[in-house]
This record gives sequence, C-alpha cells and structure tokens, in this order.
Amino acid sequence: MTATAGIPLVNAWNEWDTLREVVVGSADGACFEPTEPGNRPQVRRHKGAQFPTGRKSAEAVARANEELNGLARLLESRAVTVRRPGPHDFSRPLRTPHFDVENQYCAVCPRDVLITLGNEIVEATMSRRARYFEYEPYRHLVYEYWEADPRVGWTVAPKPTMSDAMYRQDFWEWPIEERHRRMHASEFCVGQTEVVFDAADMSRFGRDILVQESMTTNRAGIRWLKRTLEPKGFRVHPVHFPLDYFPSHIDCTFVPLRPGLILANPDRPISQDELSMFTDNGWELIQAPEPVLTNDEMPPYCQSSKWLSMNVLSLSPSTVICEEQEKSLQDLLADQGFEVLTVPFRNVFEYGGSLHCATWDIRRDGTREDYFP
Ligand code: ABU
Repeated sequence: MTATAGIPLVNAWNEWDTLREVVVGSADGACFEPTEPGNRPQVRRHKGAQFPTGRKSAEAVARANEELNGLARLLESRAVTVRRPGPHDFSRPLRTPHFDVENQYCAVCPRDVLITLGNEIVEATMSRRARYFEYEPYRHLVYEYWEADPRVGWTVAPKPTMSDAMYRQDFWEWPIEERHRRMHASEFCVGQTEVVFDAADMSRFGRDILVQESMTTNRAGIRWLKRTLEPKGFRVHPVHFPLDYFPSHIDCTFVPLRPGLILANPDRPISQDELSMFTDNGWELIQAPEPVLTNDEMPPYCQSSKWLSMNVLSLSPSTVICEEQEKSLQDLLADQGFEVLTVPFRNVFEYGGSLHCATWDIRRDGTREDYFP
C-alpha cells in the first residue's frame, strides 16, 4: 500500500461522508463475554441461568460470519475497499498484575475499540477486562496505514489497570430508585479514578466530537479526550441520555445521518441543555420507529438492546445500510430521501452490535467542517 497525493489513506471526519475504505469485523474465534466487574452478562429470558463461558459454537460463529461476509460483499459491490481483522486467540485467559479473566471476547465490533478522527487512528482504553487486548486483531492494519502514509497519526490511550478498585461493583445490584438517583449524577459501573472509554461512545461531526458518559466511558476518559483532541482543533462535547439506565455506546441512541439530520432514540432523549447545540444550529432530530424485535425477543446471549435496529451504516449523505427486517426504519429513511440498502444481520446481534458497531471506517471523502459555528 502506498499513499497517493490528495486524500490521506486515513481520513474520516464524520459519520456520513462517502465511504471509501472500511474494516468489517469477524466472528472467528469468538468467545462468550465473561462475568467481570464491568459486565454481568445474562441469558435473556432465563434470568439467573449460568452464562456460558469459553468459545462460541462453530455454528454460531458460522452464522455471524455469513452475515458479516454478506455486508463485506455489499460494500465491495458499492466500490468500498473492505479490510478484515487478523486472527486472535480469544479463548486464552488473561493475567495482568491487576486482574485475571478466563477468556477474551471477539473481533466482531471494531467500532468499540478504534476510531478514525480526521487523519488519526485512536485506540480506546476499553472498559472491560475481556476486551483489554481487543486492538490486537487490527494492529496489522494500523501499522500498514501508518507505514504507508506519513500523514496518518496514531494515538493509543493509556491502559487502565481494570483492577477491582476501578469499578463500582455494587452497580449491578442497585435498586431502581438508587439507579435513577445515581444515573442523574452519571454514576455507573466504572469509577472516576482512571481514564476509561470505549471508542463507540463517540460520534463525529467534523470539528465536533460527542462523547457519551456511560457504563463504558467515564469523566476521566472524556477529560483525556478533551485534552488530547482539543489542541488538534477538535471540540469535545460530553453528552447524556438521562433515561438510559445502562448506557453503553452512542450508536444506538443518537445517530447522525447527514448534515442537519439525526436519527434519535425515542426512549433515550438527549438532555435538554445538550439538545440546544443542535436546535440552535438548525439540526432536525427524527425519532427511530419501534424496532421489529422487543428486548425480550432479542437473541438469548445478546447483551444489547432492541435499539440495535437503528445501528445503521452510512455509505454517503444519501445512502444508508439498514438491517433487512427493519422495514419501518427503512421506510422512514426512504421518506427522508435516502437510498436504503439492506442486509440480514440478526445473527451478529449476539455479539453486541449491528452494522455500525461491526465496522470501522478508515477513509471517507471530505474534510473537517464546522457544523456548529
Ligand atoms: N453496542 C451497542 C449497544 C447499545 C445498546 O444496547 O443500545
């Protein structure tokens, strides 16, 4: 790979400009997410049942890979270059000076760990032990871009200890009233003593980056992002969705589709004072329709909400990929003037993501714009 004059090999300033190169995740070697201080996975519809550990079945991996490969083929048919993660043994336990964990997770959702901010790749700290080394399946790609084009930046966030003391372990037991009270103080399962963030808690709007405070991103993480990115010309905005009691990753909550238009989760409105940034600048928020599946109908091992329905991937300001069964959403987007492409993706849900989560955009057209002057 060699750099060409013009657009750098790594270039993405927002979530919607025309997509040229993307990484699509893979379910190869995927394991069940272990129980740990930052995560209490539960078998859906079987409260209290033991959550499995170790490798996922070959059949579950094959079903997810079929859909991930289908997405890759669709992208290639639209002239997008598709790259894939390398192999990683997720079944290996981890032992660091601060924690042990029985196995790792998977490389289905690159969006959670990596983000392209302009011409720079940022590797997140991550917030869960099983995901500590999740950057590794992508490092060959990071090196390739970094070696091939001197304009490509690469920033690795400081790794937290993930020791017991980093977490609020009682978070998982809080009764609903306490959850409500603490929610409004933005207290979740990660404490504030170390820098913690998942890349998927960020959303890019040119100069402006939203960062959701959540179970997977704390205030220290947002401070680190502010201090790291603002000297480079970005503006970092912490955002909150006060009705989401288990917030994690912004891309099922607040999804920009093109300049001036956001797909918003009707169950999770943005806090009123944070909304004004959008309304004052003429942005419109459209409400995502009710998903086809209820939370109870989501796959048994899936830890994400029904709102994976709105986890769409933009190919351009006028073309969006949606999950095949989400007809109401497809109709809404078509009414807004989008060309809507569809792929089946239900079997990927078990791995915590849909089309946006399962991708990491490397290169889109466009430069840094100011959408909030
Ligand atoms: N990884 C995205 C999950 C977000 C949600 O459950 O709503």
